[in-house]
Amino acid sequence: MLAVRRVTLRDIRLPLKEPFRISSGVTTDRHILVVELHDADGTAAWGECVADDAPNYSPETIETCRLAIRNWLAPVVLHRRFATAAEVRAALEPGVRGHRMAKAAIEMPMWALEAEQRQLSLAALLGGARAEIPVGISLGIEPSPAALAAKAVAAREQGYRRVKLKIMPGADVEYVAAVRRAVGADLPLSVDANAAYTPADADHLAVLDAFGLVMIEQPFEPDDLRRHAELQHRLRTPICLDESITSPARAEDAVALGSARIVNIKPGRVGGFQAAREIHDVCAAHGIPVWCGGMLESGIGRAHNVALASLANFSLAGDLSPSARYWERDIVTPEWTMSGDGLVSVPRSRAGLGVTVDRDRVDDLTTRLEEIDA
Ligand code: OSB
Ligand code: MG
Repeated sequence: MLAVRRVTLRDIRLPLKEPFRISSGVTTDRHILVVELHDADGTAAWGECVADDAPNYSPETIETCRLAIRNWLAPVVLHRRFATAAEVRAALEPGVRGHRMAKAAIEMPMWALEAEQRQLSLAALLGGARAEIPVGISLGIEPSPAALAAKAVAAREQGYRRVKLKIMPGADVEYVAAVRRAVGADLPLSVDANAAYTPADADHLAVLDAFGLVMIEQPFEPDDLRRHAELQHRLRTPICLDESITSPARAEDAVALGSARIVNIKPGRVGGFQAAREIHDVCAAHGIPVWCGGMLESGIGRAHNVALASLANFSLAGDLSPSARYWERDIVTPEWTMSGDGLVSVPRSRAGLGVTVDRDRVDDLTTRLEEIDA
């Protein structure tokens, strides 16, 4: 029985080792809304919200998530008992449209709580069987093609199974060409535009077919499913959708329209684990492979994502880089690591997240604290 008595919201600031630039903005310090649920019997469970300060990836921000959690979502879990975490998604829907990142930030730690209570790993509770997951790296936009190529070569040497390059108009073909030349023909490469192009760029994007990319992620605006389908019909390279896939129904629409041959699932983007599992199943039923994306999560979010990526249809490398790629020191122990051949181990032998949150470190990093009680 899941009976939450208190929700603690903490804003933390975690400086990135290096700034991370995508087409729509740059992150230097990651601001993270960390969520802690406290059960009636004293069990605590952790989650994190994937929203950032600005609405440049999705309409949601840390502030809109805090508002939604405080006013509408925390009250739902505080005033109800749930037999299983799988019921939480439906309970958060009535009266609250959208706000999927906020919903996920409440729904996902409910699964962690159930896993703790039942002494199961989060992966086992979600239905994942995989013991290891291939890891890809997402490289931000660099000042020059040569600088990006050097990063890509270093990533290959560290063992990453796939290298993704952020692109935007003015930083695309030349950059991809330089990287492909530097890493050789065999390394799986992909690009992610974060919606920086329009259908008028279709001819230009078609040039990317020459580089043998695994996928082109989210070239157009999230709502433009039909335009993605038109582009997909022109391209040999599979299109992968990230921002566009906000729900299981949206995933079905994208598949039916032919807008994507690959789907990026981020549970924190789609409203939580239940929605993520349903998207996974929709894609599996249509032969569409999925992979787990990242949002520069701390070790808490990484634990959630690694658990989800243990499900069967997560057959492509996930953006599940180890802690040391982002932080001088993570907020969990042990930190997340990657083997020399590019695998992250699913911590199946420990209950819950499989890592311990370093509460003292979280407290040190906290800039704002809010307790919400029943
Ligand atoms: O589109 O996948 C994205 C980071 C911030 C916002 C959007 C995206 C990303 C990444 C980072 O690609 C992947 C990671 O967490 O390492
Ligand atoms: Mg993306």
